[in-house]
Parts: sequence; C-alpha cells; structure tokens
Amino acid sequence: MTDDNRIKTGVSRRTLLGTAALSGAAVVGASHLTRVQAADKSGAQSTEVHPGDLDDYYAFNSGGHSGEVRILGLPSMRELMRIPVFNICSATGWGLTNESRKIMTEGLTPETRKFALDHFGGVLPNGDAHHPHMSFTDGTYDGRYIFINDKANTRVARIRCDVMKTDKIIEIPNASAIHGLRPQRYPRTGYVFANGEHIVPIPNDGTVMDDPQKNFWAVFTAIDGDTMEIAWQVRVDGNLDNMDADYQGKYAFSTCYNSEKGLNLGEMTANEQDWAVVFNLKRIEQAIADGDYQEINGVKVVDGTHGSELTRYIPVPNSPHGCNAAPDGIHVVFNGKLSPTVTVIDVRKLDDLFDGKIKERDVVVAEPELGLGPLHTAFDGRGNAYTTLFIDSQIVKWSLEKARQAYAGQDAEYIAQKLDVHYQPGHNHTTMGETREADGKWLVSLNKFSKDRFLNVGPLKPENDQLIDISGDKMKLVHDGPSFAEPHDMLLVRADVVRPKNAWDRDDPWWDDVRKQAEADGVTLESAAEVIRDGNKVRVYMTSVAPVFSLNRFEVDEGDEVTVVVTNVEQIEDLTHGFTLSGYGLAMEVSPQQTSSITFTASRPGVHWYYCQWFCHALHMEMSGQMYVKPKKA
Ligand code: K7E
Ligand code: CUA
Repeated sequence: MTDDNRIKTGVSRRTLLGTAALSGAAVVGASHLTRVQAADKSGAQSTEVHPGDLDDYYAFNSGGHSGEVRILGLPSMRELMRIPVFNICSATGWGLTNESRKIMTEGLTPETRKFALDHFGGVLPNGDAHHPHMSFTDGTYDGRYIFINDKANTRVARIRCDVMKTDKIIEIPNASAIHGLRPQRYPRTGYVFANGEHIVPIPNDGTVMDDPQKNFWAVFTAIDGDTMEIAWQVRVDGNLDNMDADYQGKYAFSTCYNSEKGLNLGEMTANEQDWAVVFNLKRIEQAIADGDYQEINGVKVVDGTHGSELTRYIPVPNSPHGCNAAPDGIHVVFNGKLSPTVTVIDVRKLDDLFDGKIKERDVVVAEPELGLGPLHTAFDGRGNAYTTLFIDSQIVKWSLEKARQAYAGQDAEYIAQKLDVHYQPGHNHTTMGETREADGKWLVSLNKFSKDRFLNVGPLKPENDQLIDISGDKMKLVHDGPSFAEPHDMLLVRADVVRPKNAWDRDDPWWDDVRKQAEADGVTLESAAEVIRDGNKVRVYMTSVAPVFSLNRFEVDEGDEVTVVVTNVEQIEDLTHGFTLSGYGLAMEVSPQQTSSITFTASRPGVHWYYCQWFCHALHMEMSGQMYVKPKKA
C-alpha cells in the first residue's frame, strides 16, 4: 500500500464533538510495518504475527457453497474480510443495494433473469464458489482482479482488488455448472477459462433430452477478462473438471472424469482411463477468425470433439481431478483421483502432438505412484511437487525430476516425505505457487473434515485449513485453521502485490447510475440533503458524517417507490457508515467516500426509523432518522 492510496491526514473534520477522537478511528499516516520473521526452536518459520504487525501474504479463500470469498492473512491465518459474491450479505447489503443488484442481474441470460425475478425478486440467492484466481501479467500475479466460478448457477465473477468488491458476474450459456477456472498466465489475462462440468443438450431448452451419447455435451469457455464478455466456446466430448493454462499463452488443459458420458456413478466410473483435453488457443482463435463456428445462444462455439484439430485428448488414469501447471513452465500434472498416480506431461512436446508427429501418450514424461486419492498438486519453485491424498489424509512431497527419471526406467526415489493432515485434503496451495515467482515458503492444506480437532459445535463441523511450513527439507505442520463451508481453493499472494485503497474515489464508476440521476435532479451528492419527488417515485439524497445523516427525517406517501442515496463524505480511514431501515429488510454499507443506494416500495404506513448499523462514533446509537409514510387516502 502506498501513501498516495491513503487519505490525506490533517483534514479538518473535527466538528461534532471531535469526530475522530470519539469514534476511535485512527487518522491515517502510519507507514506499513514489515514483519521480521524469526525461526522457532524446531527450525520452522514462525507463524506468530504480533499485535499490530502485518502478515506477509494475502490468502483469498473460496467460500464454497457460502458463495463468498474470504481474505485471510498468512502466516497468522487470521480472517481479515469477507467479500460477498454469489450470496446475499446482511452486513454489507450485497444483493440489496441497487449497485450490487445490477451486478448480480445484468450478466444473466434472459431466461435466468426472468426465473430469478419470478422466484427471488431478481437476485439468485446462492452460489458455489470453488476456484479463486488472480489476474496475471507475464506469468505472475498483477493485483488487478480475482476471478471465481459458481458451480451452482453456472456463473463467473470478477472481484476488483482495489476496493475488494465484486464488479462483474456473468452467466455462461450452453454450459451446466462452471467448475474449473483459470486466468491466462501469459502474456496477460487476457482470457479467463471456465469449464462446464455437467453434460447437457445444447441448447438445453427441452427440445432434445434423450441419448446423452449423441446429444449431451460440455463446453470450454474463454471469457475476455477485461470486458467480462464471452470470447468463444469449445464443445468437447466427455465432461470437464479442473483446468489450468500454460506459461506460454499457447495451450490450456482440462481434466475429464466422465469420458463415458455417464449419468450415474456406475456409468461415470466405468472406464479405467479418462483423459485430459488440451486446447490449442491459436488454432481456436483462427477457427473463430475463419468463421468456422456455430452461433448458439449468442456465443461462438467451435467443435473440439475427437478428430478436431483444435484439441487433443490425452488418456489419463482414472477419473482425474486436479490440473496443475508447474512454475517451471514445463510440466503439467493431472491428478488421478481413483488411480494412485498422477500423470505429468511436458508442454514442449505439444507442438509435435498437434502437428501429428507424436501420439497422445508420448507427451507423458512421468506417472509417479503417490498414494490413495491424489486430488490436487502445488509447487515450491524448487522442483518439488506437493499432492493431496484424499483417502490417505496426507500431503506427499515428491520430485518432478526424479519422477521423470523413474518413468524413464532409472532407479529414482521420487517421494521425499508424506505428512499426515487432519483430515481428507482437497486442494492445497503454496505461496505464489501458481506463478513463476513461486517462493516455497508456506503450503495450506484445505481439509474437508476436522472431526476431533476442535471443540464440538454440533453435527455440522468446521473444515480444517492447515498451515504447513515447506521452507526446509521437511514439511512441518504448524497451525490448524477451522473454517466454515467450504474452502475449495486458496490463493496465496505476496502482500506487496495487493494494493487496496482506503477510500473510494469520488469518480468511481460504481455509482454511475446514481450520479447521472443526481445530476438530472440538480443534486450534489457530496452535500445532499434533499427529497425529490418524480410522480410516485421519490429520491432521498443524504450524506453521512459521524454521527449524523444530513437528513434526520423525510416524508413519503404509502405506495411510493423510494430510493435512498447515502454518500459517506468521511475523509478518515475505516470510518464506514451504514443505512438500515427498520421493518423493511434493508441495509447497506457506505464506506468512506462511497455512494450507495437502495430502492423499495413504501408499503408500510407509519413512522419507521433508519439508523447507521456500522459502529462509527460514541454517538453511533444516535445516528438515525425517521421515514414518515403517510397512509393512502381511502
Ligand atoms: Cu477439488 Cu471444485 Cu477444485 Cu473442491 S474441486 S476440492
Ligand atoms: Cu455511522 Cu454508525
């Protein structure tokens, strides 16, 4: 965080009982402290972050079926913030404010938008967020965005890292359940790739519903990460699970656990081998440029099924799951799940594969046997790989080079260590481990079960995110971190890469709609205390400065459509206000220099109090006002 991101100090906002002092909000100015890392007696890196010290890494944790993203600090594992994405949030008003509702609805297909309106008043209430990944420039994180999938309602969202808010959510047509997701690494993001997991008829409108072998498909989608518009889709055989992209900007990879196109467990696991699909990005772009596509539901779809020149299908044992590109830029690991092996390919062989000079299995350079249930692999940048073993409840550390030697018939012991984790790990993630700046300091194992590790909280147990020191020769387990449903994947980013603001910029596009309306109404948002009537529409403009709203009272008629616009004109860091309207199910966050708005029908006559729900001042309880709703004349 640089000083220019911080609000200027010494602002004369000492009115109203000495606002800053009473609210307890610190005036900005302290420089960032860097934590001095000490090793403990056992030689492990210290996880201790003393009061007032800052963590070395941001961890962006997927919230699974809670639909959100959480920010933790590493190595302390303290939860710092939650970012609502696909869920509705009582604290921040995500899903309630006009700004968030626009983001949550404008990227839906017309059919889904209608469905959401008919059943949920406009906003889908749930999501299932699995894979958070940051935008890349030149093979490493650039701190601009985080992208995340929604398996439940087939969407992809983008989070702005400057304000840590979701700014785009789009639904992916022609797909069912977006699962694997990765941004393009090189030269930049660029594309955000998204896997459709379930096979469905395309289009899926009820005209065809039988014969899955012939009529059901999965699609691989490339989204333009800058515009969040869909660039193209590739129709493939089988389904798509996890995916990754290379470090050259030429290829993307997806695992498939249902090459059988089965519709039940027995059918889906029938084959001893499934496959990994390789997508040739240049050839796909050429096919699009040549007009060699079908337009389905407004998206350009190319054919990538068997025999296509756009894809290759590499046989992989057995129902593979995770798909992970190593920071060496050379190796990609497909994790066997039902096979005790992982399959490693060398991306330098892919040009020859696509040119027909070698066969699919010729790109495989290692297939080490690691243990039971290999799901995901992470890397330390020193040639080691760390694979989660779901069934064995272990992390296995192994050497890529030695696994290659063993595959070539040499006598090489590739497994370096197996470490017990508690219990049943899904993903793991290393610090900067999916970038060319992998630093091999820490690994987090995202365990699906915690059983006896914590105080009993009832039948629903927390999960257990365990911190492991990988800086030395041996992995060391150093911390247990309980978490709520359900971290699937965690992104570990060096702290200096992420540079959030301490206040919104007044010209932020976030409230563009409000700004336009206010201009038309002749209202200045930063000093507003006005009620504008426009037929049965009423717009209420106010500001918030601890501990008062600029409007202590406003009047409307029963049945009016009321829009409340609050601008927080605080110049002080961490002085967030809120607006909660009693009895109307409404609340919103208004952070420093932000404008937020909310619209509702004044359907309940009487006196209704509104108040600031974000503790902001010694007189926070008094930060309130009344809406008078005059009853309709009979
Ligand atoms: Cu293995 Cu959705 Cu990445 Cu969960 S997936 S674990
Ligand atoms: Cu403003 Cu509490």
